[in-house]
Amino acid sequence: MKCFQVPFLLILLNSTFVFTLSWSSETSQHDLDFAKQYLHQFYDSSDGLKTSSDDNLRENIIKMQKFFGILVTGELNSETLEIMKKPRCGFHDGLQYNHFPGRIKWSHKNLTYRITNYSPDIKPKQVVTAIKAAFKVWSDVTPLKFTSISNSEADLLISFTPREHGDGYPFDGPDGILAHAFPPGPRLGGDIHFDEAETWSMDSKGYNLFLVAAHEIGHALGMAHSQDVGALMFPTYSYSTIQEFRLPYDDVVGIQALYGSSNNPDQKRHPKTPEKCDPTLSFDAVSTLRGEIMFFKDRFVWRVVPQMPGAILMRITSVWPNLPINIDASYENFFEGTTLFFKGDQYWAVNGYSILPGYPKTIDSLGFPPTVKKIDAAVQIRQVGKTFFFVGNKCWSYNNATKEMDQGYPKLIENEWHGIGNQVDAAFEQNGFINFFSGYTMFCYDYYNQRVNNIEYANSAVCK
Ligand code: TQI
Ligand code: ZN
Ligand code: ZN
Repeated sequence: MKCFQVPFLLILLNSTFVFTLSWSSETSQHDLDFAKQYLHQFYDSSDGLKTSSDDNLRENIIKMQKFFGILVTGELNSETLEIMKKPRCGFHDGLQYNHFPGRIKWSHKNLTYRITNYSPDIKPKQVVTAIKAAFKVWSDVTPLKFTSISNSEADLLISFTPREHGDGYPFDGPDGILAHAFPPGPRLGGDIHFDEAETWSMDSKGYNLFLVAAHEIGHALGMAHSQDVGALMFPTYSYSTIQEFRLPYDDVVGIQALYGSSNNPDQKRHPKTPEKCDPTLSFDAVSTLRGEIMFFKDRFVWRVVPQMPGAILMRITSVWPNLPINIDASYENFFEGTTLFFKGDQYWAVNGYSILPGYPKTIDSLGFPPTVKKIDAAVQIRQVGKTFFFVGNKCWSYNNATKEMDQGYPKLIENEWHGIGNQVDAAFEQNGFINFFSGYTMFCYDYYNQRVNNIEYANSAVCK
């Protein structure tokens, strides 16, 4: 039995629906087929289950028309088809950035900005610092120069504004719309308005001014939203520690497509969002969580609902704001109804999506000696009341009843778990099978018969 299989019937169901698209009479069958493929690939809901209803398809056309800022009709008209046929800058080799229609941009490289007022939440000096750092994110990777001026008309006016502030886009009080920016152009063009009703901060409380400003400046330079979950221009807010902020690769390529690259390129690494079908994909950690399976990689997590095809990529901080990224190991503790996350010598316990009080704890509280500085993988076999930990080429067995490490451990992995090698990145259990991940290989191990049942690429767990 393969460890991990979507029931065949569901796969059959999944592909046997009839498309009926609402389209204008001059749309050829060829265009129609093209549009179907396009909408299916980029706009069908990521859970993979698609109804064949006309509304769902009309809904996808509306989603696509809104995303590109064109007239929203729900009809497959010529303007919509034309956009579909444009080379999607972001859909080859994983790039997903977008510009505003017409690729509007500034015609000069030396741009001026003026902060016209301040937020009551943070000191003016801090506002200046945050905004300056946000501009640097973009000037580091382009020939653009940003100069703060205080005496005359600047290209970009930056202000903290009340609900009604006369540009036809009123704010909405706390949360909701946090800020908005106008694409490049004269007068309002390039201006950035922050909703003064928000609580602005220099850290993780409220909304981080630097992060939101960096996103808004992207818009003010001509960047629209990206569909890359890891991009700064992806339209959801999730706090990440500012000191380590790196402009994601998708955003770098997008802004350089408008303005070219910097004359003195910065040596910073620009993180790429992992791709689920990359054959060399490996995982940091994997865990079940209340029936779902969570595959952790860098600052991301793929969520897989076993009975449904598809894997949903999210930023870890959008699910657990206070969890670290690049975690080492994770497992679901069925005896406590929690899921544990390990990084270095610390571990956190979550109950669903909230971190339990009293965490992080240190791993010595589980019985590890001080020589163990980090855990590579962990998995619990609830039927036998044991949790197995993997550290380097050794494994440990923890008794969940006595809450102690079993005697005689650690033992060599290759002696205890035949056929999976001697190093484990991640592991999770399902129906008596343990899926062990080591590099880009997944070993499906039959726990009760103590043998490897089959071997697959690690990416087969999420590439579907
Ligand atoms: N403000 C929206 C934004 O800046 C305004 C907006 C909506 C928009 N749709 C747009 C701008 C399309 C350009 C193109 O995205 S917001 C984020 C997020 C917002 C959202 O308040 O929703 C940030 C402001 F989602 F990226 F976190 C800042 Cl960082
Ligand atoms: Zn405004
Ligand atoms: Zn935005």
